Amino acid sequence: MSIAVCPGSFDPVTKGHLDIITRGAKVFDKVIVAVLINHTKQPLFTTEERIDLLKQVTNHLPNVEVDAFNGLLVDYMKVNKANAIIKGLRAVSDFEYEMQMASINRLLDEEIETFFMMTNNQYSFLSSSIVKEIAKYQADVSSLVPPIVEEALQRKFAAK
Ligand code: COD
Repeated sequence: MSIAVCPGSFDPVTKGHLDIITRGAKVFDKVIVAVLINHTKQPLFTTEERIDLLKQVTNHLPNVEVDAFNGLLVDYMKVNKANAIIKGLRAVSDFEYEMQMASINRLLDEEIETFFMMTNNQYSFLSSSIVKEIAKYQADVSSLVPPIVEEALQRKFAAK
């Protein structure tokens, strides 16, 4: 059974993420979407909120699971018997960072392969940071995130 992990911050999940997860789920038997619990960053959504949104937007994909992890990705993968990492590439600027990460992960565990998927053209400019920036000013993000994420953003910024 081929098990891949799609790691990220997902703060919040965007249509760009969802596109990568959906395409990855067609290639691997099982895809675990793993949310990094990062205590150094100050995320907009809590880990539980990010997991909940991811679960809702991937509900229709039977071979996708959502989880959270702490520490090194390779350690999490070992515990979950996964040997592939799925990453999305948007631009050359992503490539440099992702190449470094793939090399480090390979050094830490040579059995692990990183698979890169080119972004869907319509999402090449899309990131969680951009979505938050737009949503903060109550502008329309409906083309960038699934409807339940849009609602969650509206609630979050209304409460601030
Ligand atoms: N189109 C295509 N792909 C996209 C898009 C888009 N529009 N937006 C995002 N993506 C891809 C990203 O390229 C990335 O692959 C993934 O989706 C997640 O993106 P983010 O922004 O939510 O998450 P990141 O980049 O902050 O996640 C970083 C990790 C959590 C993957 C990384 O920090 C990590 O693995 N940390 C664990 C510690 C570790 O093991 N480090 C390595 C050794 S030092």
